[in-house]
Amino acid sequence: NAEDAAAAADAWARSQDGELPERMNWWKEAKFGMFIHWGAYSKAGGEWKGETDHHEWLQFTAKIPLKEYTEFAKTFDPKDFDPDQWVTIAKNAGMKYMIITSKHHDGIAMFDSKVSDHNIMKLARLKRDPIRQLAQACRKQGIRFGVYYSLGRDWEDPDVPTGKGKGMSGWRSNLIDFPDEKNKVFNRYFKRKAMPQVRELLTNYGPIDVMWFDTPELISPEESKEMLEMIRELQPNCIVNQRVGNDLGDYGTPEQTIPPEVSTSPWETCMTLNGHWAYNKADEEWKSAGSLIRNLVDISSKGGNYLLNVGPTGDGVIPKPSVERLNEIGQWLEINGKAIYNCGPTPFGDELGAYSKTEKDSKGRPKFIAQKQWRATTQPGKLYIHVLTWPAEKLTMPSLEKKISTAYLLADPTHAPLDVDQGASSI
Ligand code: FUL
Repeated sequence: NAEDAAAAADAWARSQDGELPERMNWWKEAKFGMFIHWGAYSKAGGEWKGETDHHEWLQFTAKIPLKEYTEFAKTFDPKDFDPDQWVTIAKNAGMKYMIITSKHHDGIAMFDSKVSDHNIMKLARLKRDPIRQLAQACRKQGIRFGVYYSLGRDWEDPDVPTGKGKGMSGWRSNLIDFPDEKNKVFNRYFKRKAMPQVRELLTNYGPIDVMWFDTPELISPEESKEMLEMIRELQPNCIVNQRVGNDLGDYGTPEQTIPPEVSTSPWETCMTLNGHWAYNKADEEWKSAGSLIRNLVDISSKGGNYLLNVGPTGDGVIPKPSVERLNEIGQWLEINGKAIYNCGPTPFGDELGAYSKTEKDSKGRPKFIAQKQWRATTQPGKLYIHVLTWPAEKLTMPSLEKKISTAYLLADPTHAPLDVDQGASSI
């Protein structure tokens, strides 16, 4: 039977993992999470003075002076924000965790921060704290909750260089151009705003399952360490991504790409559903549900997690095309989730091909076209073969040494076992 092959693949995958800290257990099983980019910028929907390609970087890309951007942020009015519904959308998609922007590069905290008045509750006079409400809804519905925090970019704070050089000095008079001074000045912000705000998040919002930092370019090794130590002290079970800087943190975060091979340490690909992280009303380039499912398969088979992003509107609505795609993924996972959640990766999958319906080989037989078209995940005793392109008649794959006891479709496990022809090394 396939047991030996699966056990070997499983042992192989585990040996690649090394010893993972216990706090990573749920995360390794979860595979699929929701990323949410939401802030004052969402209200613009990417549009500013006739230009339509802005996003969460709006303040920067449209070169909006701080004062004007702050005034704009005051108009943020998420009247349709329904945290329970957001969590339901994630759950229906088969997602097991959620990461939301608690402060993006514009420096506006999306929570009731006592550390800085540059927070959305104060600016927009909100009666409810979006981060608190979402954290509560996640806990109620059994989804893990984490927050994104822009560590090294903050376009409100006078002590953080913009990171974009002299060209922006008209826009930000406090730009610091001297590298020697940079770290000293940055440390003032780090101590005054970043550390205390992360402390607020970890103290006032219940368990934060993931701290998802961004932009570590300016953080010194001492600062990264200090941040990590504080997190470990306040919430030892909180997982921290590697954008805390200086090769620290629990997992890597490839952005908009899927690594070519199985990776030896934990990682998570974050990706947009269209071409933007934050809501952009002009962007209709939605990825198809099929391609998103293939990505999930590809990522799981290489040992990673998939953090798929939605950009709600300023009103607080997750765009319909996003919900439709997420629902389709959820329906697929209903049937095939066994081959994703809690599965180990395998190095298999490169040599499957299919017999062409139209092309012939030199002997006039249907031509066998080798393609990288399948992936495999594993659980003890099982190999899950994910066929990304269905062949005309049969799949041919490298032989397994031991006899396969049964092969079947997850969609129909009890009936119609598939014909297996191991002699000819084919299923
Ligand atoms: C990047 C940011 O600059 C983007 O705005 C986005 O948040 C992405 C996930 O990370 O570093």
